[in-house]
Amino acid sequence: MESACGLHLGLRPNSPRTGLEELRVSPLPGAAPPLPAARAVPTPHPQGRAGPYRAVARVGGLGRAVVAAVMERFLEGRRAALQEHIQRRQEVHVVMGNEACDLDSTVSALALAYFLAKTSVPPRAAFIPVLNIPRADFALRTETTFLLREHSIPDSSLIFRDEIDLAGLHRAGLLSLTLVDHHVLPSADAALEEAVVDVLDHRPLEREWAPSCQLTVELVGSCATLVTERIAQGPPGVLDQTTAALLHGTILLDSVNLSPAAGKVTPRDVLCVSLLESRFPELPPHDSIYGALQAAKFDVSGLTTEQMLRKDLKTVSSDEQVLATSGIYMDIELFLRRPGLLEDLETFCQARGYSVLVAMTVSFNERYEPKRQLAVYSQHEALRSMVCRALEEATTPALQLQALPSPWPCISAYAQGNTLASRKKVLPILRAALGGRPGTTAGLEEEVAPPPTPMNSLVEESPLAQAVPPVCPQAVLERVSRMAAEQPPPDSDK
Ligand SMILES: [Mn+2]
Repeated sequence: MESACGLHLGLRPNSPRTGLEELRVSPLPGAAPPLPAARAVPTPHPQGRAGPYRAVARVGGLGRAVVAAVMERFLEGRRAALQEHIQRRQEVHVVMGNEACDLDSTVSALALAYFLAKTSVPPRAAFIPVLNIPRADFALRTETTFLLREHSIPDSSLIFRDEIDLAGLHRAGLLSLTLVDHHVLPSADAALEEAVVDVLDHRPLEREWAPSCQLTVELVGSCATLVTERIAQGPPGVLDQTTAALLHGTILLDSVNLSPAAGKVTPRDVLCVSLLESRFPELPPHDSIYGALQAAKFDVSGLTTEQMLRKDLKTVSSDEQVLATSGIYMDIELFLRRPGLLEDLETFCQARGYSVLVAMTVSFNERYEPKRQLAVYSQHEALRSMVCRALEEATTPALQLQALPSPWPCISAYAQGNTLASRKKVLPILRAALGGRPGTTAGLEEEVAPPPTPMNSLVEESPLAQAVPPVCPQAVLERVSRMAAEQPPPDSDK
């Protein structure tokens, strides 16, 4: 996994060396994690909301088999291309999205790298799309893993940030960098700025770039729109069905299904969706793709307990204690019966120094009404009782808790009658409990930094918090998306 000089290229242990040994680049901090073992493919759509999409996707799949899986082949060859170019000391051109690594960042990087590789003359550089998160965090991006799986792109053909030493490549004079879906590098990456040759972003320009750097900064709904436009301006016949489907799904998700009411969509997004559909009439209908992607965002069925716990994590702390809250998108009964739950909770809390963990679950009943439940876990009985009492006796707001049977003595479980009380309302109660009395400054709330989850938190804001109760899954999803649309993008403060 780690070459002699510590350059992480994410190679499997039996892969040949990278050839960069003689460059003596310094090691990155921390070892690259092993490639995850293949897991059973999770059901991507609880409640069967994605059914139509799957049906249609199979039709598309037949088309793909004939048209040729061009994008898939391109991605499979990236690791070898990277090695070869490093060995021959030829240019490595990385296309990279932002650190939230949402669907837009991922698809924009894949599609643009693919397009550049097909069209650059002379084709001397290796065009490498890089996902700007450690491989270990990829499973948390459930809408991305869903869409890539639908299009038969295996995780193993992707290259993650902890698998390529960009600073080392830059020092060796081999790196050029195209930024998609962001244009401000985090300070840790400041050294890479000199390597940036091209930027495609859809948020307001926050900094200047050298005139030599190509800039495409347009306030459209999705960076995938800008990538689609770039491809459309290029030579014909480059776009394959898989790339078109990835771009199409991403623009639909980012634009809230092209809904003008959500305020995300622009005429250019609409035009790109039409353009993709005119070239690939087999693309599935908007509603089915959008619904499937929204459902996948909240589908945690394929995650391990540890991944579930950190997908939507916040902590409050006092001088002595750290209390964690995890938003969990499943029924609490299912959660409490997960195999190995207690060991996983204990390991998770011990590794991170949490003395209490409150799991806040949100699930939907048959009528798609949200249901909130709580589980309070702690090995310290006194502490657990104290937190439970604070939650039971809370009045601002009252949570209307009803005890549920718990299979574990160190976990107390509740149904939360007050479904309007989102985590935003519950956190102050927990903070006051830790601080001893309400209104004290003890217990600062902090967003747990890594990994930044691009998803909007259902635990945070209930769809019910806004007037009319939803009547169908689409309505719930629309509402959730609208809430997402009102939030700034996860990396907007960088
Ligand atoms: Mn974006």
